[in-house]
Amino acid sequence: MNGRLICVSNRTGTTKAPSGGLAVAVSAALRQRGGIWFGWNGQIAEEGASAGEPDITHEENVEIIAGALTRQEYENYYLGFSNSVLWPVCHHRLDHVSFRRDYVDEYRRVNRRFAHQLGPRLKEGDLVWVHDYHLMPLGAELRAQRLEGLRMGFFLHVPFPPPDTLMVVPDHQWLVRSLFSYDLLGFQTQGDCMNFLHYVLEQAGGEMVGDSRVKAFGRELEVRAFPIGIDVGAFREMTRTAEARRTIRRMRQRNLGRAQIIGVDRLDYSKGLPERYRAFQKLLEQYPETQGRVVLMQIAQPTREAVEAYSDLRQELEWLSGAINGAFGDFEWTPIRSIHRSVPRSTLAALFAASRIGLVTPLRDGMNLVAKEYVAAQDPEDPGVLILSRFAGAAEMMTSALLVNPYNEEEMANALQTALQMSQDERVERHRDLMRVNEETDVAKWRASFLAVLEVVSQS
Ligand code: ADQ
Repeated sequence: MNGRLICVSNRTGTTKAPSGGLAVAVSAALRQRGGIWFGWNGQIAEEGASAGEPDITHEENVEIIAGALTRQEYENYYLGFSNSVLWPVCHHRLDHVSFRRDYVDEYRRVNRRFAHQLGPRLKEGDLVWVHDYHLMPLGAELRAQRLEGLRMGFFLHVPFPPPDTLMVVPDHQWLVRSLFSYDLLGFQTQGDCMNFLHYVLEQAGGEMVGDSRVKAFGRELEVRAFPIGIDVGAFREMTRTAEARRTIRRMRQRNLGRAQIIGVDRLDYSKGLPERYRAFQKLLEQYPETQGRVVLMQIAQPTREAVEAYSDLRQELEWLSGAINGAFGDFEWTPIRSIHRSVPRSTLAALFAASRIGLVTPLRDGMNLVAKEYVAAQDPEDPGVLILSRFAGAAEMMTSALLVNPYNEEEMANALQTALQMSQDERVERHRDLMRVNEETDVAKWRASFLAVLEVVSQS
C-alpha cells in the first residue's frame, strides 16, 4: 500500500483532539497512514537566540516535529511576508499590503530552514502534502536537496488572486515558479484554478498539456479544485447531546423569542465585519418592525494582533457596535452582542442551532467553513437560513444560500429581511440542497480525493 504521509503546515497541532479547520483536516489522514506533521509550534525563541532543533513527539503512528521561530523570523516571515503581503494580496486588500525586502528574504530563509530540517527525515515513496501560503517555496527547497521518489502536493487554503492582483507582489514570478516544484496543486474553487492558469499562460509563457495539466518553467503539474468541507457527522452530533440541547434551550429563552442572527469569524479584515454591522443597522432602519425582535450575536476571536490593521479593526468594531446599541437599544434589548474570544466548539454548535440566520459575509474567503458548520447544525425540519457572501469560495457550490454582495449593505439588509420572513417550506428545501453540498465536500472526502490524485499523478 501507499507510503507515509508527510504534512507540513504553518502551525502543528495534536492528532488527538484537533480543534477545527486545518487540524481536523490533516490529523485523520495522518492517523490513517502514519507519518510526520511538521511545522511551527507557535513559540518565539528568546530575543537573539536561534530557533534551535525542533521537538519531536510521538502520537501512535504520527511523529509531530515542531520548532520555534526566532523573533526576526516571526516578524519578517510570519507577520511580514505571510500576513502583510500574501494574506492581503490573496484577499484583494491591497490597502493593507506593506512590502519590505527583509520580509521576502526571511520568507525564503525560513522555508529553506524547514526544508533542511525535514529533508533528511524523508524516505522514498513518501507523499508530501504542504499547506497554505506560508509555505509556497517549501517544495522547491526540498527538490533542491535531490531527494528521490517523493510525490509532493500543495493545497492553498486562501483564494488565488487574479494575475494583475498577484503582480502587486514584487516576487510574483519567483513564487509561481516555485509552485512548479510540486506534482499537484489544489485550490478551493474552480475560480482559483482559473486565476492560477491565467497567470501561468499569460505571464509565464505556459501551455496547457491536458484538461487540468499545465506546463511552464520546464515542468508539468496537475491543477485541480478540491473544495474543503467539515466533518459533517461530528458537527451534527455536537448539536444533539443532552448538554447541547440544554444550551440551545437556554439560549432561546434568553432571547425571549427574538430571532438570533449569528456571525462567527476570526477578527480579520477579510471577513467584512464593519460592513455586516452596518447592514444590520440598515435592517433596523429600513424595517423598523424588526426593532426589538432581532439580535445579532457576533463571535470574533482576535488573531494577529501584532499587525496594526487587526488592532484597528477591533477598535472600529467596538466603536460601531457601541454606536448602534446606543442609537437603537433600550432597557430590555441590546441589538448587537459581540464576544471577542474563542468559544468551545460544542458551544458554537449550539449557538448555530439556536440561530434563525447564519450571516457569513466575508469580502473574500478561500472557502469559509463557518457557512458549512451553520448548515450542519440546523434541524432539517425547521432550519434557519444561511446568508452567504458571493466572494466566499463556499458560494461556488452553496448556491441555495441567500447569496449577497458583502460590499452592498442595503442588499444585505434586504436579505436579512427576506430570511426573517422565509416560509418553512422554502427553508427546508434550501437546507436540503445545502446539506447535499456539505455531504459532497465532507472533509474525509476532501483529503481522500487530494491524496488519491497525488498518488497517481504523473511526474514530469
Ligand atoms: P479561516 O480564515 O480561519 O480559514 P474558516 O474557514 O471560517 O476561516 O474557519 C474558521 C474555523 O475556526 C471554523 O471552524 C470556525 O468555527 C472556527 N472559529 C472561528 N471563530 C471562532 C471562535 N471565536 N471560537 C471558536 N472557533 C472559531 C482558512 C481560510 C478559509 C478556509 C479554511 C480551511 O481563510 O477560507 O475555509 O482555511 O481551508
